[in-house]
Amino acid sequence: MEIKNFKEFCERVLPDFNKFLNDRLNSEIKQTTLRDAMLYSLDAGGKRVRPMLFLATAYSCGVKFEDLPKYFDIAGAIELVHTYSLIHDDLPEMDDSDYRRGQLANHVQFGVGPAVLAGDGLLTQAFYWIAKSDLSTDKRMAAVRILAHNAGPMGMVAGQMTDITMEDRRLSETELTTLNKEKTADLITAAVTTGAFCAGHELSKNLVQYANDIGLAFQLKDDLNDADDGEDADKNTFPNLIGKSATEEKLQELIKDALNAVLKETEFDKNLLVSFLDYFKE
Ligand code: GRG
Repeated sequence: MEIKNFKEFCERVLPDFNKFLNDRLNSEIKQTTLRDAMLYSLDAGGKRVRPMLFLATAYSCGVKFEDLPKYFDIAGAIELVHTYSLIHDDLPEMDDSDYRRGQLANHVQFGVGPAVLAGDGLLTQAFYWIAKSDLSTDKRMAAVRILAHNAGPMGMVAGQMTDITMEDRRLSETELTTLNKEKTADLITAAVTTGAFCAGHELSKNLVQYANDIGLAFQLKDDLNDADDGEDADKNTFPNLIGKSATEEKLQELIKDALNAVLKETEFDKNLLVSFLDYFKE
C-alpha cells in the first residue's frame, strides 16, 4: 500500500484506532463513574499524535499496513498514558486548569477525587494492555521498559515535579531544556523508539535524535501558541526566558536537526517521519 504522508496515514488508521480505544475501555471497565471519567478525557478530541507516531514508525520499519491492528494495544497504551498525564496536569494542585481541548477539565466535570482515579486507571490499564498484547514477549517487555522509563520518575513525572516545584524560580536555559525533555519529549521519544523496537528494528542513534528533537519542538510550539494568546507570562517557558523570536529560531533549528537525523537513517522508509515535520508548519 502506497501511503504518501503522515497526514494520510492518520486519516486511514484513526477511525479503526479510535473504535479500538472505545470498545476496549467500554468492555473492560465495569465501574461506571470510573469508565465515564476515563472515556470523557480519552474521547475529548485529542490529536493522537503519540500513538500515530508509534504506528507510523512501526509501519516505516516494515510492519505491513494490514498488520497494524496487532500493534493497537501498544499504541493505545501510549495514548492512555498521555491522557492520564493531561488529567493530572490540569488538577488544582498542578497546572490548575479548568479547560482542556475546549471542554471542562476532567476534575471540573467529575470532581478532583474521580479525576485522580481516572488518571490512575488510565495509567495502570496501559500496562495491562501491553501485557495482554499478542506481540512476542521481548517486544512487550521492550514496550513496558521504554514506556515506564520515559513516562515515569525517570522521565515525564520527574519533569512535572521540577515544573511544579520550581515555579517561583527562573530556570536557566539548560535547566529548562531538561524540564521540557522530561515533561514532554520523553513520551514522544518513547512512542517512536517503541515503534521501531516492536517492528524488530535495532534502535539507532539517529531515530532517538529525531524523536527527541520533535519532542522538544512540540513543547516550544505549544509555548509559542500560549504566548500569542497572552498566557503563561510568568511561567518557565522559552518565550519568557529568551523571547518569542529567539524561541521561533530554536524551534526551526530543532526541526532542521530532526530532519537531518532521520535522513541519515538507511534502513527504513523515511517518508512518513519526514512528513510528520509538517505538523510544525500548521
Ligand atoms: C501529570 C505526571 C504528569 C505529567 C504531566 C502532559 C504534561 C506532563 C504536561 C502538559 C504540559 C503541556 C501542555 C505541554 C505542551 C505539550 C503538550 C504535551 C501538549 C499536549 O499534547 P497534544 O497537543 O494534546 O498532543 P492532545 O490534546 O492532542 O492530546
